[in-house]
Amino acid sequence: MFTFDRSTVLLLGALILLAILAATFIQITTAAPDPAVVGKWSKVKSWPVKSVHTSLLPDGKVIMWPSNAGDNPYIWNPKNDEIRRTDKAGYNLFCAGLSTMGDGKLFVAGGHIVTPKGLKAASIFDPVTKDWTRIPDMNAGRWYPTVTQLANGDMLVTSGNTETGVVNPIPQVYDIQSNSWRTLTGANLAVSLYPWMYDLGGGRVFMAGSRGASRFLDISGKGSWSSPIEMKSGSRGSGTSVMYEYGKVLNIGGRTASGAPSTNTAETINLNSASPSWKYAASMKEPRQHANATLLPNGTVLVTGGSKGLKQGEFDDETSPVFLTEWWNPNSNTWKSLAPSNGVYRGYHSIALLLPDGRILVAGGEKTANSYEIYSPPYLFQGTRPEITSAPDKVGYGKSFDVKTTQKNKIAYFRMIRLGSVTHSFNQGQRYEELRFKKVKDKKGTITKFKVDIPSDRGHMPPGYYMLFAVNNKNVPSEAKIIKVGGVEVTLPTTAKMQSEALEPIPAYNSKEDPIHDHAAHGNFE
Ligand SMILES: [Cu+2]
Repeated sequence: MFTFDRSTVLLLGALILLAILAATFIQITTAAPDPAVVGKWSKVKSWPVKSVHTSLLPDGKVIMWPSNAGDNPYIWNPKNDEIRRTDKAGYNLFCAGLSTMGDGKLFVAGGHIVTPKGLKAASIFDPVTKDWTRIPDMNAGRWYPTVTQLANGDMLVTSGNTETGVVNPIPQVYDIQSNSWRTLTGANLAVSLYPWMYDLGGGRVFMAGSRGASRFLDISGKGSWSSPIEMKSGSRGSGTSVMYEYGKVLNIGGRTASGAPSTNTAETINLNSASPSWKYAASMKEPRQHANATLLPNGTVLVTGGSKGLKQGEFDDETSPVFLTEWWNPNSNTWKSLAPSNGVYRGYHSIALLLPDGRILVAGGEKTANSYEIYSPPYLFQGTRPEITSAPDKVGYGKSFDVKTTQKNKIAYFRMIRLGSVTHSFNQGQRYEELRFKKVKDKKGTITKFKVDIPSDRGHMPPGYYMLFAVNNKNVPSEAKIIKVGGVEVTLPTTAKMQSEALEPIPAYNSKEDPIHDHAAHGNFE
C-alpha cells in the first residue's frame, strides 16, 4: 500500500496552501477597481459642440462654445443632461478669455480672426436674459488672453495676440462702474499667451507662468511688473496651474522647452512668504501637457487628460495620450493614481470643470470627436454624503452666516470654490477657500446649526458666485449650494455710451487656411 512520509505530507500541504493563496491573489487583483478608492468614469457621450471654452453659471448650468466658428454657444444642464443652443455674441468667441463677474454675468475678452490673430472686442453674457452686450473695445486685439476678476469686482485682461499676431504687451482693467478700460501702460511686457494669473487683492496679481519666469503685476496707477521669479523647471508651456489655497500656487507638467516632450514634474510657490520662490513638489506618475487641473471640495487638485508629447515636433500629440487620473494632496504633497478615463484623447482644447454636485465634467479636445464624460471621485462612494439643508443665497464680507446640514456631528469643514471658467488648460475662475466656522448648540449640547465666516479681506475671495460645500470628517463633501459673495452688481453700458464708442466692425470668420494645429503659430503658448 502506498504511504506518504511526514515530510511529503508537509510539502503537499504547503503546495496546496500556496495554490490557494495564489488563487486568492489573482482574484483580488482582477476584481473591478473599487470606486471608493479610485473613483469612477461615466461612459463617453456625444455632444453637438466641442466644449473648448466652458464656464459654470450661477444657476448650476454650464455654457460652452467651440473652436473654429466659436460663435456657437450652448448651455448644458448637468441635472437633466439637456443641451441647447443659446444666443450668439455676434463675432467669433474662439480663443477669448473668460471669467464670471461679481453678479454672475460672464465676461469674455478677445476672440478669433485667424490663427494666431485676435479681436479687440469684449462682451458680457447675462445668464438670466441670455443677452450678450458688447462693451468698449480693448486697446488692441487679444487672441489667448486671460481674464482675472479683481477683489473690487473689476476685470483684468492680460496678454493675447493682436490683430497682427504679436503679443499685446499691455494689460487692461475693465472698470465695472464706468464701463471703461484702464490701460496699464507701465506694465509693458510680452508675456505668455493664456498666462496663469491669480489676484491676491490690494492691487497685487501674480503671474505663475506658463513660459519663462513668473512675476507679480501691480495694477495700481499705470501698472508695473516685478522682477522675475524663476521657476525650477525654467518654463512650462502647455502645462497647467492652480492656486490651491490663498497665495499658494501649484504649476503642473507642460514642456520645459519648445518641442520638448512633457514633464511629470510639479512645483509650488508660497506667495504669503516675504520672498517667495519656487520649490519642486512631488512629481506626477505621468508626464503631461494640455492636461487640466481642477480644485476639488476635498482639498485636492485633480489632474485629467493630456499628452506625453513624445512625437517630435507635434504640438498636440494624440499618439502618446495620458488617460490616468491623478490627484495631489497639498497636506502630504503626494499624488495618488485614480481610475483612468475611457481612452478618449483629451489634449489641446480639452477642459475639466467641477460641477456643483461634486462630479467633474471632462470634455473637448481638438483632435477628438465632440463628446464628454464625467468623473466621479472616490468621495462619492464613501458613505452617505452630508447635505446642506439651509443656507442663504448671498453673504457679505466680514459677516457670518447660518448653515444647517445633515450629519451635524460629523461636519469638519466648510469650503467654497468659485465658479470655474476654463479653456486651454487653465481655469481663469476657480478659487478655493476654507472657511472658519462655529458650532451652535442648544441647551442640551446638541448642534443645531453652524455659523460660517466670510473673510473680511476681499483678496481671499473676489466677489461673485461660489459653491459652498459642507464636508464631513471623512472628507466627503455635500452637494454645493451656490452662494453670491459680496454685493457687486454690474451695470451694463448704456446705449448712449456704446454709441459714443467707435466700435470697429468685425470681419466674418473664414475657416479656410486657419492653421489651428500650426506648431509655430502658438508661439508664447506652446
Ligand atoms: Cu487654441
